[in-house]
Amino acid sequence: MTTISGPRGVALAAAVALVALGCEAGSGAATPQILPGSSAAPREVNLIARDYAFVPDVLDLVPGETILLHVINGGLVLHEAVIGDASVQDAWEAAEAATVGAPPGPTPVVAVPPEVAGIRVVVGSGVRIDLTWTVPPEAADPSDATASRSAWFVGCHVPGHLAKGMQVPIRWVLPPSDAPASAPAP
Ligand SMILES: [Cu+2]
Repeated sequence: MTTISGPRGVALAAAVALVALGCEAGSGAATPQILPGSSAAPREVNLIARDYAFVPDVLDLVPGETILLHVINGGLVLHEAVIGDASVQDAWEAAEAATVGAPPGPTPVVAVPPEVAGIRVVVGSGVRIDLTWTVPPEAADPSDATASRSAWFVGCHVPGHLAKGMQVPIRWVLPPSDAPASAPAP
């Protein structure tokens, strides 16, 4: 290995130090402020499923906003995105576990009771599915003792996928006071 010396070496070292400082400054950047979506102008949200993870690793949502969710499967196998609290996630995990050992062919149809159905998007490899969805305003209501404020997450319940890491938390972003989220649909 060649040792860099002389004025040129010093300049190079300084440049490297500047680049390192630049990275340092960028790493702590705050999450950009979210402008909540409305039914007239849904906020576009990308959720990418891979083998076996979701991107981004936390999903920011504003209670009561309307989003246009793009679920993109960049992996090689079938995935799904189930959005809801623990009761929703448990229901789908149990329902889909029952399909283990099913004969080859189309994925068996599975269902759960409507009150724990949450939002579910099943998406094949290389496919993108769009869904317009109004986030329940009460999902993050701290005054509601039954609200599972921090327990909402996105999960894939194709058997084995959750355990491989296909779950990301939902982070509730409270709307700025000057831009309230749209009222829920009646
Ligand atoms: Cu999956």
